[in-house]
Amino acid sequence: VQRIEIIDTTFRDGLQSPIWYDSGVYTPTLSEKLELLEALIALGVKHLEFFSPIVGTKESEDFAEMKKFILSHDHNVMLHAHCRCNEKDIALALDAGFTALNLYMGTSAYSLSGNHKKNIQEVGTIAHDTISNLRKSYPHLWIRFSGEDAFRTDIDSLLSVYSPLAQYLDAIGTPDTVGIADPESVKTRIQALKKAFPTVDIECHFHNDKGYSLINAVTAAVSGAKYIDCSVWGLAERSGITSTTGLLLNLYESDPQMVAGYDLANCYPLNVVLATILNMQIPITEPVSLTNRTHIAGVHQNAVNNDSSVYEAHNLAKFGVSEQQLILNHLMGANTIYYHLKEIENYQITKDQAREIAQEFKSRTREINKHKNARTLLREVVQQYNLSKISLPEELEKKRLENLSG
Ligand code: HCA
Repeated sequence: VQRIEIIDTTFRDGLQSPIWYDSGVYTPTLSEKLELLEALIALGVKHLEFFSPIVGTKESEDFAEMKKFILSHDHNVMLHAHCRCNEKDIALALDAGFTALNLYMGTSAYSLSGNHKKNIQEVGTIAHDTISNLRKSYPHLWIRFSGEDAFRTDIDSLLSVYSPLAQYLDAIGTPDTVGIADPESVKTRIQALKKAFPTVDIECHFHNDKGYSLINAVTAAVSGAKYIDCSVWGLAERSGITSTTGLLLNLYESDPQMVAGYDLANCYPLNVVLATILNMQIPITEPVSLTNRTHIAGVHQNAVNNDSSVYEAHNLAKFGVSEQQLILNHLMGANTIYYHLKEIENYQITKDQAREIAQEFKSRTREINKHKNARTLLREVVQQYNLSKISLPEELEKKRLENLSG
């Protein structure tokens, strides 16, 4: 069993999510991107994908800053450019300092006729000529090639493009661009690729149009794919792709060796950072969420107070959904405090107030000891601010139990 490498594409496909528009944020600022990056690095993600520089000046300027930030935190992170398979785009990506290229070109009948208007033989020739030349000049560059819309490309056409290329590649991609795959077709496809290219790694990218992106990713990993594209909350075009933390939870349940080296307790804080940027709650469909430790029915609440495993089958505390992790995490800053006070303690609070509170809380953490825990200290600090609480009828407050123990 091998460790699965997450290629996090929050800063590429993630930025193509309509949620940025829906939430009125439109696009994260550079400092918000750096906060997300810090949380991803703390989680142990070693592959991050970005737009290739051809996409625009703002994106390439941000990439230059993000690159500095990443390399100052972790030298082993690989910087992937999502890049069209042509010499000009590739040269720009290499100039910008990318260490891995995710090259792609459409191979399905839809892409051939509606996208680049080339036939499958022409796609094969372009990909081969471009990549064989590239490999000659860059023997150590990490290179992937993907037939875009691979799941709507018949396997013979796909192999006709991939076979002459495989010798130059570190990974072969098989994106489910429009979300039509299911676990059965994923398993069949991975087996066919592994049989055809036993020495090349396989990378996958599953869109969630049918709600299958997570199960497809888990199936791919279990069937032998090494790289899975993910993003925070699964943000990407349309309904998105596989969620980074959702995948880690499921891989862990399948076999802990698949998540070796990831600091799982940093999963929930990562989701919290995005929640504060978007000013939204973590989606209820996100496996690593407080929602999954929230109990409404009286029968459930009583049982959870006795033994949480009656209604909580997964050890979410291990993934950071616990008071300990939320308040004492080393990533804890204004964002976590804001989320905690707003979503868990029901305070009406602004981000500026959260920033001030975070500063004071951090300056007083040496007061934490066995008589005063972090939550008590935080409450003491908050008291000075005269914040009002979102008013809920008392009887309703009790109808919701957020279990942050463990
Ligand atoms: C895109 C399409 C893509 C690429 C996936 C990949 C897809 O937005 O360009 O490069 O692995 O789903 O095919 O997201």
